[in-house]
Amino acid sequence: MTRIACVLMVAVAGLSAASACHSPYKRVGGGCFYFSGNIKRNWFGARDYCKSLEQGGSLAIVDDCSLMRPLWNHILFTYGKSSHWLGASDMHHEGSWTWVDGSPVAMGMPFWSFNEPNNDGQEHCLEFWSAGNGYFNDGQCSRVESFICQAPRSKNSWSR
Ligand SMILES: [Ca+2]
Ligand SMILES: [Ca+2]
Repeated sequence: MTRIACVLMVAVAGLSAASACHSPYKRVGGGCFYFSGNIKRNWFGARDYCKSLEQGGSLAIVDDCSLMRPLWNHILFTYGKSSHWLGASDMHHEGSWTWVDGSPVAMGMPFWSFNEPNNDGQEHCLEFWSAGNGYFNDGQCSRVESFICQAPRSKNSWSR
């Protein structure tokens, strides 16, 4: 194989990988996500559910603001306005928010709803908040609601 053909094949493989997500994930906003819909859990149950998915996922890490609107719009159009758990908490150190991969959660705009997080009544788990039109809120981890999982980033895409 000539060197140029090899480069072309890599490029084509990259293109097809960018358009497909392995089941049960679907491509939204450039990532591979699973929306639980009518399956509702508290935050811990949601975290475990994501881990148990076929490809071994995690609760969604929404650390890129360009993901906020596509994910929330998908919820609005598919399930209606409803809060969804995401993969971050401050349960280990109050006020110190980290994603499930250990990276820090950006505070303020454009991610969080006005005056959130407020730890109102011991809130340690991150959600897309219906009352905040899809901006972040810290909610009580014991609340049972829908959730979003994401494929492991190294396995986000599958070429077919
Ligand atoms: Ca808290
Ligand atoms: Ca709150």
